[in-house]
Amino acid sequence: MTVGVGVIGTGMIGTQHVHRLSRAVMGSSVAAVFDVATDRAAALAQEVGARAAGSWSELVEDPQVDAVLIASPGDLHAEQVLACLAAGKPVLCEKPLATTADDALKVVQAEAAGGRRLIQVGFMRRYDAGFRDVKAAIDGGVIGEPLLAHAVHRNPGVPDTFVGEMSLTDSLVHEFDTFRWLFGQEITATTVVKVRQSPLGAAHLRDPQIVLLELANGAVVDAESFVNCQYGYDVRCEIVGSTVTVALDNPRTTMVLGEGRRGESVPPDWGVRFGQAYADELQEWIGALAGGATIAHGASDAWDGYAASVVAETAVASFAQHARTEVQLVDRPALYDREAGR
Ligand code: NAD
Ligand code: ISE
Repeated sequence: MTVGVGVIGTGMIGTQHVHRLSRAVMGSSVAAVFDVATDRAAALAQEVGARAAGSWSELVEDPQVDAVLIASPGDLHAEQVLACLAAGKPVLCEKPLATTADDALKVVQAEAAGGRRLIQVGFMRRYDAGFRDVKAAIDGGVIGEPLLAHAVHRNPGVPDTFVGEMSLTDSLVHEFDTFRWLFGQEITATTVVKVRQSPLGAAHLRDPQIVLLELANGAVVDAESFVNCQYGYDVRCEIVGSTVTVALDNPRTTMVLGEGRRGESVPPDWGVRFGQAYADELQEWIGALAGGATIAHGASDAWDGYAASVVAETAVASFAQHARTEVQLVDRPALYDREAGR
């Protein structure tokens, strides 16, 4: 069976996903695309033999579209995901699930009312080989009791569309999902620490930022976001256990030796660093749908997307109030009780 995918949003990552779905992922085809930038959507549709839909809601309703991939700006996600739920179609929504906790909760409540998990959230680090090794080391008891973690998330620069609190809601939201998943614990409180600001970032951004995350079992994570670090894309972390410490470095590529120094290249952007993870995420999603499931095993689901959005909103409040701020989650609906280690 070939899964016909409709893609909403053909910007940076939407275009990459369309190329992967039409060229690299087995069992999928791109049935339709939509973007408000209609010329770009039409050109991409023609390139991959898809239909350029007239609106995103028309794309969701299209009978050729078996499943929807949402890659529009984050503040549109909740409304578009709700439309997919109403149409009964599986949806892979790029992160974040929503830009407010209220919107994310509406999505969770709507899905729980339907009694079927249809939503997967694009936290692709769960498909990255390095992060999976770290998860296996923790779950396998290799490091003893996981006690704390240090995390770095740096972008060389960000586009003009990256505004306001997006260091927390759009960048560090990855860490909020990653550390809930790695530790198998909810985040219970956030403290955003004021840091001296880079003179090179846009004046409206808080850059860099450091957030302390407290987890339900008492473990603590410090996570840095620096979206104008200039030198490359750099995502690393170290998990300190009671007996062993495990560190995730950038994947080794080229070693340059010369002028008395040895050095390694740093990935230029997220597309390069996590290219394989995006491909594996899409392949596992399509494979799950082809096999009759509605979401891939172990993927971030709507509850995970909700929890990450609540943590992001809590961190924004912590920054504004210069205070430690507690995370308030609703009770988790039974629909989201699943395998251990979520
Ligand atoms: P982008 O600005 O390059 O693309 C967004 C696209 O959405 C644009 O082409 C824009 O014209 C289009 N758009 C705007 N309004 C629309 C509407 N009403 N309907 C349909 N399309 C509309 O941004 P991007 O970097 O591609 O990010 C898109 C989403 O993907 C964001 O949520 C972002 O956080 C996420 N993202 C995730 C990762 C990851 O690592 N998982 C990486 C990059 C982006
Ligand atoms: C972007 O949207 C992503 O999701 C990238 O993975 C992240 O590194 C970047 O900071 C975000 O803006």
